[in-house]
Formats: sequence, C-alpha cells, structure tokens
Amino acid sequence: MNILLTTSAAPKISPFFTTEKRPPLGVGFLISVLRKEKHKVFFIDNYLEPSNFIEEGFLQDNNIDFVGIYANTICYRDTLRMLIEINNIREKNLWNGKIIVGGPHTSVALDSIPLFVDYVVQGEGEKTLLDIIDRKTNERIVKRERMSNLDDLPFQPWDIFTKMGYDYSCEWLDIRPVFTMNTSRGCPFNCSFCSVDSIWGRRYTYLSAKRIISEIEYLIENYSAKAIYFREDNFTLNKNRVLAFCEGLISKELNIQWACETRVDSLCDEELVKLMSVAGCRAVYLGVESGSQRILDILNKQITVEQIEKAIRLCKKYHIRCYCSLITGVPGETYEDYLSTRKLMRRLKPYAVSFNVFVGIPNSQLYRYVLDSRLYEHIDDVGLVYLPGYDTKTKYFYGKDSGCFVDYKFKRQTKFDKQLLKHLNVRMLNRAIANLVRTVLPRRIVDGLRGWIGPIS
Ligand code: B12
Repeated sequence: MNILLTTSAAPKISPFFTTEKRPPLGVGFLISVLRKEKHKVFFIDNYLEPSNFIEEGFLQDNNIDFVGIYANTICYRDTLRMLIEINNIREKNLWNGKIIVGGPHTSVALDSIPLFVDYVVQGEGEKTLLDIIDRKTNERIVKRERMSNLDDLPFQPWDIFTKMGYDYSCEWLDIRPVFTMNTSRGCPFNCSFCSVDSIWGRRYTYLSAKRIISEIEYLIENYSAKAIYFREDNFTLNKNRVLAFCEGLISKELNIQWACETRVDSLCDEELVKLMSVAGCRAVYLGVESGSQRILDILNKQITVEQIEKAIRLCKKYHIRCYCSLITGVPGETYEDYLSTRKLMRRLKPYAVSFNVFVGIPNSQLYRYVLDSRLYEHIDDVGLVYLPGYDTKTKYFYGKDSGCFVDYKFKRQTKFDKQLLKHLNVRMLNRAIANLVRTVLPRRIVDGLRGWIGPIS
C-alpha cells in the first residue's frame, strides 16, 4: 500500500511556542512500523515547513491509498483545512483513498473530527494503523490496548529525519548534533493542568535501557551523534531503568552527553543524580511549576517546595544544568504566590527558568474546572480557554512581540495582573528613559553611565 503520513502547520499566532522544530517521534514510530511491513511510506512535515501537497496533486500523483494526519489541538485549524480539502478532491472523484486521523487531539476532542474522516485513532497508533491498512477492523473510532513491550518497536526513521531541516541542537547542551528520543509513554500522576493522562492513561510503559542504548549506538555509528535529548514527560520515573541505562552507558564507554525531562521528586536521590552525571547527563528540564506550596497543591503536582530545592541543589552539585519550567496564571494564583516562585528561583539560581502563562488544554482537570466554574474570559476556535488578564501576563512574561496573543481584546483583570501592569509600565518607562539618554547624550557620557542606568544598549 502507498501511505502518506503528515502533520499540520502551526498557527501564526498561538498561546504555545511553535518554533521548536524537532522530528515528530510518534509519527516516526508509525513510519518505521509501516516500512517494516513493506508498505511504501511518504512523509510530509507541514509543521516543519508548510506545503501545498493537496493542491499540487501529491495524493493522485503517488497513488496514495491512505493519508494519515497527526493532529494536536494547537495546530487543529490547519488539520481541519487539510481534511476539508482532501475530502473535496475525493468528492470530485479526483482521488479515492481513505483518510485517517490520529494524535493527541483525537483523544481530547473527538467531537471536533468531521464525519467524513474514515478512521479516527485514539492513543497508541502502531498496531491500529496496521490493522486499518490490512482491513482487519471495521470500526471508525479505533482504540487498542497499549503495547506491553515497546522494545519490539523499530528504530526511528533516522535516514528520513536527518535529511530534513530539524533542529539538532539543544540550548542547554554545548555540543551537537543532539538527537531527540522518546522512550516512555503514559504518566501515573494526575497534574490538574496536564492532559497527558487523558491521551495516554496512567500506565507507564517504556523502552528498556538495552533498547535505548542500542539505538544510541546506531546514532553514533551512522550519524555521529554527540548527545541525546529525551523528550518525554518523565524519563526518570523508573529508577531501575535509569540505573541500568547509566551503567550501560558507562560500561560501554559511549561517551555521549544527554538531557532529559522529568519531575523533581525522582531526583531527590543523591546516588541516582551522581550516577546520571557520571553517565553523561548534563541537563534536566524540570516541571517545577511553582514555588508556592498552595499552588503546587492546586495543580495536584504531588511535590513539595523542599523537594524542588533538594533536586536543584543535587543537580548543581553534580554539574547538571537545571531548566525549570514554571506555570503562572492558574485559577487562584495571587501576586504573592508568583513572588514566592520568583524568590525561590532567585535563591536556587538554576541554569534557566521559563514562565508559561496558563491556557486550558481540552480535557485536563483544570480545563473542566475553569469551564464549569465559568472562570474563563475567552474560548478560541480550537477550544483553548483563557483566563482574565491572559494578555497582560503574556506581555509581561513573553514580551509584546512573542506572537502569543489571541485575536481577542481582554476586558477583565485580576489584582495579580494590575500588579504586573504596574511593573510593566515601570519597565517600559525605564527603557524609554534609557533610549532617550542614549540618543541625546554624547557617546562618551553614555559609556560612562553604562552600569548605572539600566538597559542603555
Ligand atoms: C516531544 C514532544 C514534542 C516535541 C516533538 C513533537 C512530536 N510530535 O513528537 C516538540 C518540541 C517539537 C513538540 C512540539 C509541540 N507540542 Co508537544 N509534546 C511532546 C511530548 C512530550 C511527547 C510526544 C511524543 O513523542 N509522544 C510519544 C509518541 C509515541 O506519541 P505521539 O506523538 O502522540 O504519537 C502516537 C499516537 O498519538 C498515535 N498517532 C499520532 N499521530 C498519528 C497519526 C495517525 C494517522 C495514526 C493512525 C496514529 C497517530 O500513534 C503514535 C505512536 O503510538 C508530548 C506529551 C506526550 N506524552 O505525548 C507533548 C504534546 C504532544 N505536545 C503538545 C503540544 C501542545 C505541542 C505544540 C502544539 C506546542 C508546544 N510547543 O508545546 C507543538 C506541536 C508540534 C507538532 N506538530 O508536533 C501537547 C498536545 C496537546 C494536545 N491536546 O494536542 C502534548 C500532549 C503535551 C501537553 N502539553 O499536553 N512537542
């Protein structure tokens, strides 16, 4: 069979950053599984680079039997456009293949998928896609039991991915090329702002340490990989797996650097953090979220401020850079809560921090709470919900040119936003004065003042 797998273009304006262009690893598994079964697979990544493949007759020219689209909520506008255009050419009898949609959006917003779509796949896609193509299922909405043994999955289609213009670097590793890997699925926790539970469920499945290491060896041999960035919710959840992975890297002397994403509670273990460091771990991306215990509890994060402190201190001790991801603007958060977060970060001085302004993603607990309690001020066309003051917060935390605004004028503001606005005005006034000083005074005097007056240059 001829199968096209594709992704959707990012919106020009989006509340989530859409500039990080890395290989889509879920689609990668699908490509490899299909190739293994000798299907002819085509891949177009519109998220990386938007294309006009439908208008240009790609489906007809390549006799595509199935087109499969990866759908996430943020890019769903473009997914819908593609679906409608593909269905149009089908109605005009210009093409007569089948349309399949998979990816996180199918689990969180099933109702939004048009009825002309032939198959909607929820959750894991490898087995399901093969069943559909081999005509082993008559269901339209297909959801299969999750696989128990992920080790059977073939390697990513690196031959395809390495020819495409993805980012093979990582801002907190000083080496390249950096390859991304995804080695686990599901999360046993139940953070109220996160929708991963409704996409994957609580069961945690993973590639074994041995399987991860064999793909890393392949990447080193064939593509001179220097580092791996594990992009997944919780790389260190299973301590035995991490220990085996580190010991494997050390005994094989692979000499590779790596970074991973994880929770602070699993890093409050000095033996583990030390071994990770010896095995080449140079950075961790931590879901810290807040420095206020009250907010951590509202988020149902099941961690304490003390654990945040301990994990960051241990990582610093063993020279592992910490990138702390923080969330602000959740219902009930006050200016004082935000100050606690800021204070904690100033005290612990991790390598980097980023504040993310809360936007409700369909099907998270907090999303449902915001809707049920009518706390939102705006809902956009793909179903994301925004709280009062969202615009002030994005201006404050992301800057006014970040492209994270929505096409809606916010009317309401909380006390928290008023405080931020005051600071924003002071910040803008400072900048204006500095610019004025720079343009009016002679260069000699400006240089003399540098260091005394804020951002002169
Ligand atoms: C790594 C990652 C990234 C990486 C790589 C992206 C990628 N597509 O792999 C980068 C940094 C580029 C990224 C960007 C974004 N991401 Co992201 N990302 C993740 C993360 C942590 C892991 C993704 C992954 O590899 N999962 C494992 C693989 C196996 O699963 P999968 O990709 O979903 O694919 C499987 C199934 O969904 C299904 N499937 C998928 N597509 C298809 C298609 C067909 C036809 C079929 C049959 C099946 C099928 O089969 C696959 C194999 O089993 C997830 C969280 C998570 N746990 O999933 C968030 C997540 C997917 N991202 C999310 C978001 C919002 C984004 C962005 C829109 C914005 C952003 N910056 O966060 C962009 C969109 C990029 C894009 N077009 O893909 C959300 C999506 C929420 C939603 N409701 O849609 C998630 C769930 C995190 C969250 N915040 O809740 N992301």
